[in-house]
Amino acid sequence: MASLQFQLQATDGHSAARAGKITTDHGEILTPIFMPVGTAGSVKAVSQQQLKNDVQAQIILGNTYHLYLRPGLETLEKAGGLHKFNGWNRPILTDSGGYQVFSLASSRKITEEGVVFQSHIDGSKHLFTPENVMDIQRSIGGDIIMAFDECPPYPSEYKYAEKSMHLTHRWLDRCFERFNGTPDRYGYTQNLFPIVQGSTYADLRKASCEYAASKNAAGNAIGGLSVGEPDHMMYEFTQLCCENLPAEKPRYLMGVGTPWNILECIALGVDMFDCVMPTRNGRNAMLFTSKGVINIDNKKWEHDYSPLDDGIDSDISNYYSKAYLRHLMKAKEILGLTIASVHNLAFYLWLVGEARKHILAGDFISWKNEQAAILQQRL
Ligand code: PRF
Repeated sequence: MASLQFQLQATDGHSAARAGKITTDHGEILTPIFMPVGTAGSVKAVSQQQLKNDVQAQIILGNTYHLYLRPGLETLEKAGGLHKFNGWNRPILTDSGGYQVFSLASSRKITEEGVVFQSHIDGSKHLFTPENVMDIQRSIGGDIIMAFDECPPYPSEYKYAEKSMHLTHRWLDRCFERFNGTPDRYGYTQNLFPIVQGSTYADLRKASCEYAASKNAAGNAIGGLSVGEPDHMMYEFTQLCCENLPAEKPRYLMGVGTPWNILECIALGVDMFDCVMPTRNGRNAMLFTSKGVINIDNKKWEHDYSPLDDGIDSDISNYYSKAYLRHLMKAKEILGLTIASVHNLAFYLWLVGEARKHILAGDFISWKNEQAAILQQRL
């Protein structure tokens, strides 16, 4: 089996946008791509069949932090890895837990060795180190696994951001050492991506990009953004990172974002995205559509029997009406959560698919500018 390959298929003449193809042992991914988040081995409220048929997802995410705590490694290893366990036979990427430990664990202490934290489920104490996080991700079996990093909050003082970045770099060395010293567990190739940090400081970001690039990994990730800074800053540092990461490797911007954030960052040279927004906001009655944003709880939809979104080619979005989904959400019927989540994910996948078509056709920027205005409208 082979390491991840990235083939650049087109670059936009008027921006840094690109279209490409990633090949993994579990299949191909056409970029730019959005990856639905399946935190605990499931994309919340959405079945694997819906992910394939309605959403047309090409790759999904899992989280080391959640999967390690529950169901735990014994269950995953006995199943033969996460693909076998959850029945998703296309590519999977796992995040390292670095970020989740900071956002979810009830207490945590960072040392050179790693992070001691308390489980948000039962309060039990655990230690994540770069080494055991590599071992855990080997057991989960993602096609792409992420380095163990520290994501500093926004804003961070320069001194703290610098110290944190150097710790992330020392952890990166330890991740690669362990990763390279351990075999693929399930007969297909796993690929480790470094994560760039450096908060909102240009010199740190640049140094972190160089450090990440020096690992000559199959792809590189940009972390530490979309953590509360204004959008213009997120764009500024995404651009700086894209300019300082190798062009011949896929670039993954972690945890971004709204549909218009994604279009903007595609223009800056990002190839891969993930975010809980389509599913989490969907469960809270917020729909992203090709005509703008809808709060489906709003009384104005009570008698609107038109489809959720007839501008995209998803069965669920074309089939169910706004009035019906509003009713389901009001009545707290669990089908409502599924329809809203599937629709939002189908919309995100439609959006990156259209972006790709326009990059290939050579009119990406004019299309992007037109779309950004439409998509942000509140309907
Ligand atoms: N690091 C990791 N996962 C992440 C992030 C990060 O900085 C972010 C930041 N937006 C989202 N997910 N490991």
